[in-house]
Amino acid sequence: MTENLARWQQEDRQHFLHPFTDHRQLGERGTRVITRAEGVYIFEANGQKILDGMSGLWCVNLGYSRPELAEAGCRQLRELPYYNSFFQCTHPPAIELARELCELAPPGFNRVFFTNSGSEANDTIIRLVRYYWSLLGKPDKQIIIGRRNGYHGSTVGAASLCGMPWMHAQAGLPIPNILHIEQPYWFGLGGDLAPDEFGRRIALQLATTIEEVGVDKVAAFIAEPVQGAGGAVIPPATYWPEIQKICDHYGILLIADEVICGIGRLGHWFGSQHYGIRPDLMPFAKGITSGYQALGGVMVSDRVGDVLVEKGGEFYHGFTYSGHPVACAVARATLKVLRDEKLVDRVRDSVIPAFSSRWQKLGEHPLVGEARSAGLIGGLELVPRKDSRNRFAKELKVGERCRDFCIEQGLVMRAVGDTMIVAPPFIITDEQLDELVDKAWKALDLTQRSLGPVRSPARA
Ligand code: PXG
Repeated sequence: MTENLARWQQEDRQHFLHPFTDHRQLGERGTRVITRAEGVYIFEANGQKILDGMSGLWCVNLGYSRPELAEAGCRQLRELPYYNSFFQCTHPPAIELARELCELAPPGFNRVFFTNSGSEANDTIIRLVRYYWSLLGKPDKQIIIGRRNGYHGSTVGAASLCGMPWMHAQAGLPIPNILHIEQPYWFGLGGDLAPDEFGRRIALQLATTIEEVGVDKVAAFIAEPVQGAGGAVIPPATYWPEIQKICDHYGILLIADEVICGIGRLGHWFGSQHYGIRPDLMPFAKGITSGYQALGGVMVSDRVGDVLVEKGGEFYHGFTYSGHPVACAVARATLKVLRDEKLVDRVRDSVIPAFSSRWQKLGEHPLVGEARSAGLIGGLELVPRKDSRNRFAKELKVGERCRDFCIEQGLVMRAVGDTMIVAPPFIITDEQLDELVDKAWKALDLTQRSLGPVRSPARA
């Protein structure tokens, strides 16, 4: 392995364009080559063992070495490696997976549309909601409202739903009829308001926006139950009930993006259940195959599905690999492990409490202004002074420093600006959780030391 490392790094630099990567910086710093993984650990070509606090990219929920998943994929590759579900065709893995997902979903979800990713699921959402309203004789209901700093994927439609202006700026996005309201990020935006009051006020922006543009133009609101890529933004308790009330009042569709929160991460099959949300559509991906295969989709409620089937003709949408048999077989094996080992219950009843009590302790570190968690998602806000919510100067790149120190310690923890985030695999043990927070604490110490005695000019 090590003998190949330099060559791999050089060829990587020459030929491989990475997602969401500054290639000049990548060239200067070189890449870490991951060659194998086991349980909750990944291994670099140079032999370094790293605790994967991010479950890959929020997806390897069952850990890296599940033979059941590998075998299900192999079996399906031998039996029927591919067939499509266009033109009156279908196959057992997709049929069975669709049924199983509907059995696990909240009542009223009886249909699934398969894609290969979360981005495609969200592009499907845009097509689906606009088609739904036009079938109901309301073709002007086109506007989908998302949130600033929300993440929904990287295809043109999904990136438009994202509330990340730097993504939009590179490609002339968003596409027409996508609007964004503020995110329920109390630590960053709450000012003097108590979290509950802040949550209510931010939610009310949805009503204000609907009133401003006219309800006859608004199709849907889309949001992640907990904002993942935006920095583990956990809404105050008042937020979702208010949002649900507003969607009900105006009759617009509510879309809960379950790509991260779904399939157990919040201790329920779907993250919406954790917050008591009643969505009409739920995009999912990632954890459905524990990341072992590329699969996504949209859970479609009867409200939408009945109109589509009973009033609609052909829905001109789909992908060559929609419901790929191998991906579906691996997803079924994933759900089987989750069911057989009662893992969603176990996550809720023991892994989440074990994680959150340890995570809260990191809040005692002098560099940490807030340690928050929901389910198996944790966030830390790095601040110059614990008694205020002021931030470090951007140029100090405090989050990036901390992330690099984490890697040095043998831990993957992501930095979103100066917010550190983790989303550990469901199978993480108490000892491994201890290891995670010990390494995080050491990395925080090193970060603090690297900033020197006078931490920084704070920015408000
Ligand atoms: N919705 C949500 C909520 C997501 O988190 C997508 C949709 C898009 O899924 P695909 O499968 O098309 O990537 C995501 C993806 C990060 C990070 O750095 C997060 C995602 C992807 C890549 C990086 O946190 N989330």
